[in-house]
Order: sequence, then structure tokens, then C-alpha cells
Amino acid sequence: MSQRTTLKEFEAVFPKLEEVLLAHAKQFNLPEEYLRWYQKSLEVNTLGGKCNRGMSVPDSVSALLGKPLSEDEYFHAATLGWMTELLQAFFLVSDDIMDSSITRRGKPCWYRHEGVGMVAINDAFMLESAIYTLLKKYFRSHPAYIDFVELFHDVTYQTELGQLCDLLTAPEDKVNLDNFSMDKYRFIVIYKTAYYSFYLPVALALHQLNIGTPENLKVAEDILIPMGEYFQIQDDYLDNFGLPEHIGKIGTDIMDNKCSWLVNQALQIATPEQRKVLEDNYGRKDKDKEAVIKKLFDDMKLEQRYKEYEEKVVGELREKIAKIDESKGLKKEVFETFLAKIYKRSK
Ligand code: DMA
Ligand code: MG
Ligand code: MG
Ligand code: MG
Repeated sequence: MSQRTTLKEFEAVFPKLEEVLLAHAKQFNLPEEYLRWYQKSLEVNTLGGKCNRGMSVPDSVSALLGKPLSEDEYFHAATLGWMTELLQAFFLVSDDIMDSSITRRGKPCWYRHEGVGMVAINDAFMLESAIYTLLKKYFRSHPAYIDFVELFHDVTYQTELGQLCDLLTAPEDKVNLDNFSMDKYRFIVIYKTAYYSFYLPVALALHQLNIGTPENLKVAEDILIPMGEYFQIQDDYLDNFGLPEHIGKIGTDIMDNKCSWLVNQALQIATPEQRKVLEDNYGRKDKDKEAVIKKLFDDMKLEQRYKEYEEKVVGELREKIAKIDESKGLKKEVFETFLAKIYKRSK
């Protein structure tokens, strides 16, 4: 029987990794006060999240082995998990600058911390570099070392492609609703979210166990990419319908002119009058115009539309999972566990 990790157990691994990262920086004679800066950036940006992505690595390794992990297996799986959290930290620090966000995980975004500002850009790069420092330290002699390195590089690039499209479909100065479409939307969310949030943790687990064959990776990708698409649709839904106190961040999609799931759904069903309301109010840095759009989304019953979508997509995902052939080393449980973590999530 496999065993699920707890946030407490997972978080208990972080101090060791932090120590390794600080010792590594110290080797370059980084002055003490800047070492403290790096430490603060690591702690503020990497800790305090739900760690769904990170914990999915040990959970997947345990499910694939069908047994609880030894101390050493757990440490290595959790270390790979923390690398996904570092990648996430790198993306979030940059994403919050680009999206002009206010809060993250219930606190001001890192670039809005006293004295940080645009130093946050370099801090983001250093969070990314930390992945490779840890990978080299703990996995240099693992048979899949180069697969790990290439996986992180490929997934980072895929995420950057998604972010590019997310940003370019949302110009600050000109709103053009014709620019949005569900095809573009799918591209954006698959690349900016699904690869690093869903495919990455499971691919890492497969490589840790040396069963990251092209066949296994392909089966995993075919389920995890649609699962990640669903996850980002939840994120878009929560941006408007979630409670900031509960989701830890204040939604910005309407004011940011984002090609979000909600606006795409609204465009599909809008009457000419409603389309005019969208044209006149969407994507403006103006609280009153944002409120007009929020009201329109309520009137258009987008919350209910989202709930219908959720039931449909979860049914499809469960069907796909049920069809997995477990004879090549993959386990249905890997995907069932991941899906259970996000189904009907409210944060
Ligand atoms: C998330 O997009 C994608 C990345 C790569 C961070 P988002 O801007 O919708 O995320 P959030 O709502 O957390 O700011
Ligand atoms: Mg954002
Ligand atoms: Mg964004
Ligand atoms: Mg969002």
C-alpha cells in the first residue's frame, strides 16, 4: 500500500535544502548581509503555499512503488518536489510583477515588499538557479540526471511560451475582444500551467524510479495536460468568484484584460447588448468598470456554467484514468490522487 505525504513531513525537508543552497552561495564569498537577502527570498517565495505540486512527487513515487517510502527514498522524492516548488516560486515572483498583482499567499507580493521592488526580478532568476544547484548536489550520479535537467529546461521553456501568449493577448492599452478565443485560451493554459504543475511532478517521479520511458511519459502527459487545463480554469474561476481571504490573492484578470476562461465563456453567450458592456468595461484599470463586469458575469450565470464544466471534465478525466494499462509500471492511483487534490477546490 502506498502512503500519502503530509504538508508537515514535506515541509520538514526544506530546512536541509535551504542550508545547502545558502552554503553554496557562501562558497562564492557572497557577503553575509546579501546571504540573508537570498535566505529571505527563498523563505518568503518558496514556503507558505499548498505544496500540491511538490507533494505530488513523493505521493507519485509511493503510488508507483505501491509501498511507503524509505527515509532515503522520501528525502530524494521530496527534494525533487521542492525543486518544483522553487520553479513555481520563480514563476510566481515574475508573474506577480507582470500581472501587477497585490497579494500572494495572503501577503504582499514579493516585489511589493519594503525595499524589494525590481530586485525581485533577479531574485526570481536565483530561485530558478537553486533548482540546478540541488539537482547537481543530490542527483549528479542518478542514471536519469540528464533527463531531470532536460525536463526542467523543457518545462520552463513551455511555461515561458504560455506566459508570452498570456501577456500578448492582454495588452494594457487596447482592448480588442476579437483577440480572445477558446483555441488561444487552451494554448495559454496548457503551456503556462499544465506542464509545470501537473506533468512535471509525475515525470520527476517516473525518472526517480527509472521508469520514465517515452511510453510512460506519453500516457502521463495525455492525462495530466487536460487535468492541468482544468486546474487553470479553476484558477480563472476563483480569480473572480473566489474569496481573496480564502485564495490568498486578489483577482486581477478583469482589470488586466486577461484572455481568461470566464471572458471567453461570456463572449460565447453574450447578446449584442452584453457584448457592448464587455467592450466598454473589460480590461480597464478602473474599479467601477471591473464591478460592471463582475455583475455581468453573475447575470450570465458563469458560476453555474463553470460547475457544469467541472462535472463534465472530471467525468472525462476519470474515464481516461480507468483505461490506463498498469502493466508498464504506471499506476492509476498516481492520477486519481492528483485529481482528488484539485476536484472542487476553493483555493
Ligand atoms: C499562472 O497564471 C501561471 C504562472 C506561470 C504563474 P496566473 O497569472 O493566472 O496565476 P495567478 O492567478 O496565481 O497569478
Ligand atoms: Mg498572475
Ligand atoms: Mg499571469
Ligand atoms: Mg490567475
